[in-house]
Amino acid sequence: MSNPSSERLRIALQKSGRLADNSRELLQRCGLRISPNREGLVWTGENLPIDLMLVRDDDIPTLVADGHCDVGIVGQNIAREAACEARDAGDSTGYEELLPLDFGYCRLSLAKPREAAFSTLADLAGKRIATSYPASLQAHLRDNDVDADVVLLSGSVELAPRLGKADAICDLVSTGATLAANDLVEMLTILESRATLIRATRPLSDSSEALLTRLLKRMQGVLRGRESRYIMLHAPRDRLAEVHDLLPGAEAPTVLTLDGRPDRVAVHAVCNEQVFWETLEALKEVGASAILVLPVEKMLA
Ligand code: PRT
Ligand code: ZN
Repeated sequence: MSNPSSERLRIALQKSGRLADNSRELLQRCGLRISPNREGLVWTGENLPIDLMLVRDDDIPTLVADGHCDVGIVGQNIAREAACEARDAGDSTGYEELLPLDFGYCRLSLAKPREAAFSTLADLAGKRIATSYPASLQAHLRDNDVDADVVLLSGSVELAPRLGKADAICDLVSTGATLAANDLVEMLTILESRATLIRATRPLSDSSEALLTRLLKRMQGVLRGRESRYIMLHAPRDRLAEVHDLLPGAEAPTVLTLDGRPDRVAVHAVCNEQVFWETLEALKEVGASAILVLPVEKMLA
């Protein structure tokens, strides 16, 4: 169902689960005030023409592709699985990935029982592999000319080898604790995944397109801000070059004179990378003092 006349941008988000809080928080950081409707599936943006649809993550690609929503936040694992399915069926996906986000990190990996004799992808030929990601797995097997039997399971994939349903599994891993608890070891990763913003490939109404462009810029600003730090310090004027070299990812620091201290200057810089304690210690070594590291809330290039 398409709704080209809709003046409100409809964004599909996971209702509850691993992506839910981060997705909502990201939109709030982009300036969206939400009026929560705890029981309802549609939450209303108060200060922007945006409606949030709170759904299961698996439904998000379809909701965006079929026109019920315009935009969504979903794991790349889900977005890519749906894309592989569409490709296998000879269809287009109906959505595209716009911006990888900084949460929901995990990987889709093949794993085998610790005691299993096989270890490489080629060894899986003729074996049964349990997964909830059949299209992604099939695509990977096909790309590598391995002919294995894909066993579709909707949950508890890690139990399949012990239950005799499969010889190996292909599942999401983040810390690896679930694999270890089930005596499984990771063989190889077929997809590195994180949350991503997706949008419908069909054109939206002019106002929704304009709002999506604004939202995208704001999201990029939030992400850049989150990985940046503002650093301020005092340094000996004659060691400025060394100080500059130590500042991670800083382009052109601002250098200010200090009243009554011709030998020292104040340096202010935005660092586009993490600032570790080791960096601060190295800065002290070259004579820096009064070092302050501040978070950056928003950044607009
Ligand atoms: O109800 P709904 O369908 O919306 O949620 P869900 O239960 O299907 O999904 P949810 O909330 O568990 O995950 C949502 C998304 O989070 C996934 O699609 C991934 O993009 C991302 N994500 C990040 C993960 C993990 N990390 C993760 N560790 N999704 C699942 N897991 C599971 C994995 O399946 C395995 O069972 O956690 C276990 C492994 O974790 P470790 O830490 O033991 O390795
Ligand atoms: Zn799900």
